[in-house]
Amino acid sequence: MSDTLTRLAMGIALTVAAAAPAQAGAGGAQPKPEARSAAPKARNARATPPNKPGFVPIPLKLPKPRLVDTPKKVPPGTRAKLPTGGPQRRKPFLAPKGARNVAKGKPVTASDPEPVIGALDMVTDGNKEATEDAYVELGPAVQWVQIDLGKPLPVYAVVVWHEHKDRRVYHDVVIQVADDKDFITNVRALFNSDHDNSAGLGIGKDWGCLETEEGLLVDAKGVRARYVRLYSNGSTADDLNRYTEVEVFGLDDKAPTGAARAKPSSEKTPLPLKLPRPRP
Ligand SMILES: [Ca+2]
Repeated sequence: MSDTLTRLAMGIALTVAAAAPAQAGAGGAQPKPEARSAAPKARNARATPPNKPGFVPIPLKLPKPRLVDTPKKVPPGTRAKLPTGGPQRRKPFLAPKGARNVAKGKPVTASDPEPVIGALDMVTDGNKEATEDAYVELGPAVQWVQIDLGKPLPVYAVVVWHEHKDRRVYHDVVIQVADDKDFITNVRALFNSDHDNSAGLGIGKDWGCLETEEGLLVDAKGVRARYVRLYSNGSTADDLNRYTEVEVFGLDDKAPTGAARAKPSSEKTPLPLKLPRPRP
């Protein structure tokens, strides 16, 4: 292979490895590490959401990068994706028009009701910058934060920023949705990077991510749910669990979309029907 071809091939491989957002469902659409070079086309295909009519990029705004370098490798022993980084920005994620962050300002509960640092409402307060005062810190080992969307809504993407001021990978990231706050009814897994079941929630085959301003974006595929729960089990930096922000892109029924515009039957107005005068 000539030098040019070699460089081209390496460029493609790096782009594919770095560009694919976490859009595989829990349960295993992501290839094993050793299969990465064998299936670049499949990875790339999954990275691009279907271009359905009415689907537009979600209004996702990234925080400022804390570190300007583009990381080229993940911490040893972790199975995680590199951020897209630099000029190779993550492709826009598409969802039905009107999808927005329906988690903003919504109530947050957690496995650790008394955070070590910060307060739980910081998970949905809109501040996702990598500053010292922007994250809530939960205790060591497996912990979760949970957002109540207020009512069941169709959800298209979940984006989480743990702590992203340094280069760390969070362990055992599991994202689930459910119909009830105790996660008993209709629990569905959207993402699971726990490949050895150390969190006890089942084996997942998704890849974690190196924390940066891009956050971890998970495709929720329009699942309808009221509660979103995010687990983690410490990071490569320490065994604590820090959350800066979680955004959930969904369709609120109030949003002016085609599907949501139809009035319920109770709000229907009578037809302007005028009867003729009865004959004597
Ligand atoms: Ca926040």
